[in-house]
Amino acid sequence: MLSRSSVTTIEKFILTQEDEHPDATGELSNLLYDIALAAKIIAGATRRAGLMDILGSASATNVQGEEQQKLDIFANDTMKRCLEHTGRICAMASEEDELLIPVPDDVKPGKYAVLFDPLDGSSNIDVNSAVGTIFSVYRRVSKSGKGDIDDLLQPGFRQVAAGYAMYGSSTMLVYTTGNGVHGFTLDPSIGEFLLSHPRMTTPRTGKYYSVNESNFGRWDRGVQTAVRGFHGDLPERIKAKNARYIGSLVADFHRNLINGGVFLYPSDTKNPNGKLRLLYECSPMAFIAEQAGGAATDGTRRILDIMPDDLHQRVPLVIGSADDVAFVTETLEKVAADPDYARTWPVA
Ligand code: FDP
Repeated sequence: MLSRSSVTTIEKFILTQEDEHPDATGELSNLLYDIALAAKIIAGATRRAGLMDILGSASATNVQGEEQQKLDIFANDTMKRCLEHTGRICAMASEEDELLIPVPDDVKPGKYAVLFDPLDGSSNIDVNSAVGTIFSVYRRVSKSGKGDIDDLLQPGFRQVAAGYAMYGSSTMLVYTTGNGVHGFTLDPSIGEFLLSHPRMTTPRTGKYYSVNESNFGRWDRGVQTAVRGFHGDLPERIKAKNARYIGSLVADFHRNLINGGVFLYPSDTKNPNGKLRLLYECSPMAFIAEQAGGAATDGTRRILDIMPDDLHQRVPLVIGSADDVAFVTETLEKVAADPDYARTWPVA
């Protein structure tokens, strides 16, 4: 057993977990080290970003039609370089690439498929706010050779691992392999991720709600009603919460995971399917949320049950403390059943 007082590197921790699965081949462990290495490289570049004059936009635009930052391109290349020659994966997909990323011809394809958002929250880079890398790992479903699209288009409940690296005041790596959520903090002086947050759990209800409220007028009445509940307008159903929104999913999710709270990116008239991507953002975060005792839904469906039909599919997301997520889904149901529900707000 690991004690909190002992210093545990991510390597030692992953090996300890592997020991609990006698049939494990060590391939998934090695894949997690590959990702941890990529995270260290990206963390280094993020820290030096201002100094190295690599801030600002590159002239490329990604498949979502968004402007890419130079660091996005660097992070994307780093993830690919750390994964493609290992022999552990059969295919990859990145939020920054339109199509499946095949393994090189000279590499024997492995048994895992990996999807990632190399630098989430990248509009925050120029202002020195936290950004992150999100990853999701599936066992391949195709039998042999290079992986195909079916290896990547899998529902979230089939993930064998998921996690994120957060490049904030310190660099953290948080991941799950379906046996709880564990957090590591990078000690830059020795270049090692050390176990700092074993068995992370999230409170059943939290003090924060996180949503881009400038979209209020574009939401449907169900979402508006739920958010007004967070303002304190439905005191008989839910206690008022504090608003916290960075606009960087990893950082907003991480804060709420630790302190309790709910993050929403609902659909609106501008983004009819929400803004966030099922495979690169919602599914991996949902796996972590559930493993920490929280929940994640698109408003009606459990995120992990959604069958993807496109690599870059977007879905609405409500994620975080279980009771707060349940409050949102119940409110959406009530408003759908009775459009006049809570139309008259209680007067204080
Ligand atoms: P960004 O556009 O800066 O990359 O999906 C990307 C994301 O950030 C999330 O990290 C963040 O939660 C969301 O978009 C913020 O969107 P809004 O600016 O519309 O609030």
